[in-house]
Amino acid sequence: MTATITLTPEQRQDYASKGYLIVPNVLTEKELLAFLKHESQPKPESMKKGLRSHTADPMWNYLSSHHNIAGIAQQLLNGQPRIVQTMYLAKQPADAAGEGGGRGIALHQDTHYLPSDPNTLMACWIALNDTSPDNGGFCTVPGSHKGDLRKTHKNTEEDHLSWENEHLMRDRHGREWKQMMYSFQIENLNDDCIEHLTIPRGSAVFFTGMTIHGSFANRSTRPRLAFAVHYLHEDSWLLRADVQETTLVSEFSTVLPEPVS
Ligand SMILES: O=C(O)CCC(=O)C(=O)O
Repeated sequence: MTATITLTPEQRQDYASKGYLIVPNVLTEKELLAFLKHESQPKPESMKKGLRSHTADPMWNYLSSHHNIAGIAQQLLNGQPRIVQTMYLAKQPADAAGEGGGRGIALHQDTHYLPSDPNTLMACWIALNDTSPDNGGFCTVPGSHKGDLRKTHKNTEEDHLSWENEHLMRDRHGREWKQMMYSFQIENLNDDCIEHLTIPRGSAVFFTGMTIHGSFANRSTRPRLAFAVHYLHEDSWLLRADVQETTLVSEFSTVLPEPVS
C-alpha cells in the first residue's frame, strides 16, 4: 500500500530532530465537512466505543486508516502502523470576556499514558478548524523527545483538565498489574520552551510518544476542533489492557463514508 503524500528527507530529518512534524493539507475540505457533519448528528450507541471508536464508527475508521494520516505514520514508524486510540477533541468557545472556554490538557508525554514495548508510540493531531494560541491550539516543546520520560505530578493548573484513573496493565507474558494514571503535568517545565503552534484546518502535527505537548484553555469565541490518532509500530506491545486490542492498518482507507443522518 502506498501513501499519497511521500515525506521528503528534510521532513524526516525535521521529525527526528524536533520530535514533531507539521504536514499541510492531509484532509480535503470534503473530508472535513463530512466528519464535522457526522459529529453533529446523534449516533447509534453501537458506534460509541470511547477511545476505540475507530473499531465501530466508519468515519473514525476512515480517518485513522486514511492514506495521508496512517500513510505518513507508516513512513515515520518504518513499518505498519497499529491504531491504538482515537479522540475527537472539541474545545468549546469562551464568552465575549474570554471566560468559560474549554480547558486544555497539561503538557505531557504520551508514553506516560500509553507505555509500549519497545516504545514506538506516536500520534497524529489533525486540526478540523483553524487553530492558534487564542483558541487553545496545539503546543509542543521542540527536542523534548530526546531525553528520558520526565518527572510528573497531577495537574495543578486551572487552565488544564484534571483527572485520575486506575488502569489494568498486561505485559507480553500475561503478567498483570494495576497502575494509577492522572492528568500528568511535567515538573519544572520552563514556559519559554513551549512552542504555541498555528495549525490551519485540514493540516496535521505528527509527533513521537516522548515529545512534550498539550494545550491551554480556549479564550476565543471560536471552538477548537481536532481529531487525534495514536499509533504503534506493528511489532510493539501496548501495556495498557483497555486499549491493548490495537487495529493493524493493512490497507489505507480511500472511500469516504456517508455521515450518519
Ligand atoms: O488537543 C489537545 O489539547 C492535546 C491533545 C493531546 O494531548 C494528544 O493528542 O495526545
